[in-house]
Amino acid sequence: MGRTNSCCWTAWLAVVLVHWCLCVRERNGVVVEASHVVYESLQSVPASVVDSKLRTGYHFQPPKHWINDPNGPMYYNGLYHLFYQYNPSGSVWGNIVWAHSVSTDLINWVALEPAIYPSKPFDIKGCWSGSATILPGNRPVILYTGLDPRERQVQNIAYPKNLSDPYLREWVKPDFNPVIAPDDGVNGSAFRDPTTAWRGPSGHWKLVVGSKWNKRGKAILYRSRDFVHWVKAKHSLHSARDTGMWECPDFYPVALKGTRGLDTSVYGHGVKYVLKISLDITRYEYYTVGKYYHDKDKYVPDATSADDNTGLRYDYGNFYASKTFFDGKKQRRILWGWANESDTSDVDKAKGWAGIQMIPRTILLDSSGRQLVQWPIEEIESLRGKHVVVEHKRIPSGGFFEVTGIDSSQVCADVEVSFDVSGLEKAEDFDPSWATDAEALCGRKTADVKGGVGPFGVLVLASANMEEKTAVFFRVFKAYHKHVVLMCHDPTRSSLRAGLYKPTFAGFVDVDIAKTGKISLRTLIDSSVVESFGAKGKTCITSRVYPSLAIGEDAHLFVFNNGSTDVKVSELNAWEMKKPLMNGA
Ligand code: DQQ
Repeated sequence: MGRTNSCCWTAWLAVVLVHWCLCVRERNGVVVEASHVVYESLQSVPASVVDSKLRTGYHFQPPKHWINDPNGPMYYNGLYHLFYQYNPSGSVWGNIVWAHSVSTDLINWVALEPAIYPSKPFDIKGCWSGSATILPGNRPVILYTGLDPRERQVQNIAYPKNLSDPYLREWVKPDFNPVIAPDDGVNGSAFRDPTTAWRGPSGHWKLVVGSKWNKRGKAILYRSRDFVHWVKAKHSLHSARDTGMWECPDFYPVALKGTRGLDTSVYGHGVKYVLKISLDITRYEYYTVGKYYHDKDKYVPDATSADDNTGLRYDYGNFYASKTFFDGKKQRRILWGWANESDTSDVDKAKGWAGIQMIPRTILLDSSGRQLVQWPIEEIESLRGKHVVVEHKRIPSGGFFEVTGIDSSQVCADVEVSFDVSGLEKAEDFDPSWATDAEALCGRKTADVKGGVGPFGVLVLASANMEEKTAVFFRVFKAYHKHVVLMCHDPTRSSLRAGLYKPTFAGFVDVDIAKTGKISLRTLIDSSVVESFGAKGKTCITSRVYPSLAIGEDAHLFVFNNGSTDVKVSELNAWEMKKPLMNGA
């Protein structure tokens, strides 16, 4: 599983397919680790290879340059604030500042000046990821990772300069920073991304910082009475061997019942906890659901949550460095994640932009209590325009049909399909050794490989004759005592252009298909983005694709069935998506 990290220093020599890797360099006698490639030199690519129509229409994206991790997000006095890692002078990672945009609805955005940028000894070499916390008295505060002159990673605090400015444009970094520095037992080049702080029954503020010690990934816990003086706890909140650096940890409560999200400091009966980490080694995000013992500050994942890189993921595709926040306006917890490009950095440079933020997702604990479910925030539906419906359409084995009628192409669309599934006796046998590697299974059994029940699903961003297509599909298997449902993204034929990174992505879907006889799929299509939600958000997958033919009006949408049993589309709804306001986002 996962992808191979290549050495940063030689990456530019070849066509760079993986933009991310752990760089270990020596500078000023200090070994420095950075989690993004630093490009020393770039090949030139004619701008003509990049069609401007591949730029996204309704995903969050500034007009130009590189972006990565969402930072801070918060709701404060009627406005949503999104900060994000941004290179103001190029479309590769570097010179990182905290860019800042505000919105009333999480859809339309107005860009402000960067909120935090290197200016003080405690962040002069970089302002990396962090989080916002709203303190009592409705006072927002940011904690972020700064790189000091020796490139040591330290944690700093920043306050709004003027609380009566509704946009919170300026942020002040007191000279007493850093508030948390790596001490003897902490690896100062692997110590970053402080979480939103929470307050337990003891009244102490607590937060974790991502780290590692040798190969053991760690969420190092700190406590504070006043939010300024932080003391390291004797034990980490949690750690796991052989998982490597834990980037962008996130720790929050979820309600066992109901549809309300919880504020980060909520505790008590009916509450479980989620610990998410972004694993630098695999560049995927994993989470566990578990119990948090406030008195001992110990987090223990449930037995149903694998505590390693075979575990549950928010998204089984291109989705990283995510962060949740509690939205007090609508009493929900919202997840933001970043998707990198899957093109070469030379092309990113030619097109002048790289990276997008995914559509924010509402996040809840599934009724099984074993996993989370995610769903695009309801506000996204305000972008829905022209609508087509298909009902009760049978797709025979090997058949397909085109969804027509949403003109101005299918490049910006929201598609929801519900499939009726029968003939389960024809499902392919499931080899138990496949259970820990959905991605490899999908790589072997792509959309073109005929199955028993499935593959069935949609072909998006497809050219008229399907020389180009990205398949989003399910395949049902028969295991010893149950059926296993695989959800897959197959972009291997998404573009005729050479040199693209086109990995298949996949996850299993925890549904009892024999009982329900149905499975649903929602896919948000946005020029070079395919973001899918299986079974109402139990399994999510994101891909970046760069068609060369299926662009603009030449992009088509099909529904297909490559299994040996018929499948019925009980209902399909597809909407054209309008473009929101991204005023310099
Ligand atoms: N990106 C930031 C780091 C974080 C990484 C630097 C994750 O703080 O660990 O841009 O993508």
